[in-house]
Amino acid sequence: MHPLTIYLFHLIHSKKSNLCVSADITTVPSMLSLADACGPHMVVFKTHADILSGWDPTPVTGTGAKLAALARKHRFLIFEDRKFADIGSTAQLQYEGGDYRILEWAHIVNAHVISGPDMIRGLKEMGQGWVKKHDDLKGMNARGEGKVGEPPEERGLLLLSQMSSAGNLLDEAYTKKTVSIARTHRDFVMGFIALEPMNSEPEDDFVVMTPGCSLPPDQSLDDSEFVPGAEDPLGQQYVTPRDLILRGCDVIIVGRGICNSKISGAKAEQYKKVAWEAYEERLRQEK
Ligand code: UP6
Repeated sequence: MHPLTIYLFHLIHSKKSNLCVSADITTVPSMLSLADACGPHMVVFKTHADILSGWDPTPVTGTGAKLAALARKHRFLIFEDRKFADIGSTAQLQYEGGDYRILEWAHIVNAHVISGPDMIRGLKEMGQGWVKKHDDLKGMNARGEGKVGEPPEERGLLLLSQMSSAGNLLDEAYTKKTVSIARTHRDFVMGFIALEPMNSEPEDDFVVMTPGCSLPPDQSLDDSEFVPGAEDPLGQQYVTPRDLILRGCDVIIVGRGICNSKISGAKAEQYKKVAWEAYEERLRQEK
């Protein structure tokens, strides 16, 4: 199993949370406050660095470093939802370079395999180079053998094998191909963005994180949710946290249901509880 997947399941069980909060907001201060408010209740924090104004690229003290400090404080993994899709060489530059230098602060990134499997090889090279650089800097093996409770330095990739938006082009054949490509890079691909579990072969241990998640109106603490079973005005389709977890998804991804709320910390706690109860129910059924 990928070291970050092992760490993720350790977090899920110790924090009793299957929640990824998605920072679909547009300024750096609001993103950092959201991470701090929801930190105790989530295991993954998903960012879109390129929608944020005010990104400070300064090494060590900039936005990436501040977010990394919050991840250590609250124990969560950072997932930059970059959806790489270009040729391998360009994807490498996008991963490592520019103002964001995603490689330095994001434990997890994701990609469409539309451009073919070599793009994964390109990203993997960067991820493995990062681990080596880190090992050399620390003069020790940082892979899970650093401070107890800290995430391993490994980098991980999620492939988009299904999408939550209406009319998307990721049909069954595409999904199957994506999974078979993932199997050839198990040392880097942790799993999928998908709407259901993708494991079908005995050695499959891929994690599934699922967006398009919303509480039913009668369970909501305010009116920040979209209605499950319906769409937002631009074709996003929602399912309840309970349904997603019971069908076998490992982590639910919640964006506007939490970050559009004035009480985002309380909303995160509520999503965490509902999803965790469903997860316990599923584990009982699986016994
Ligand atoms: N996302 C989806 N569907 C996908 C892949 N990714 O919604 O198939 C991402 C979006 C957004 C979040 O980019 O950041 O998950 C969902 O936000 P929402 O909960 O506000 O709909």
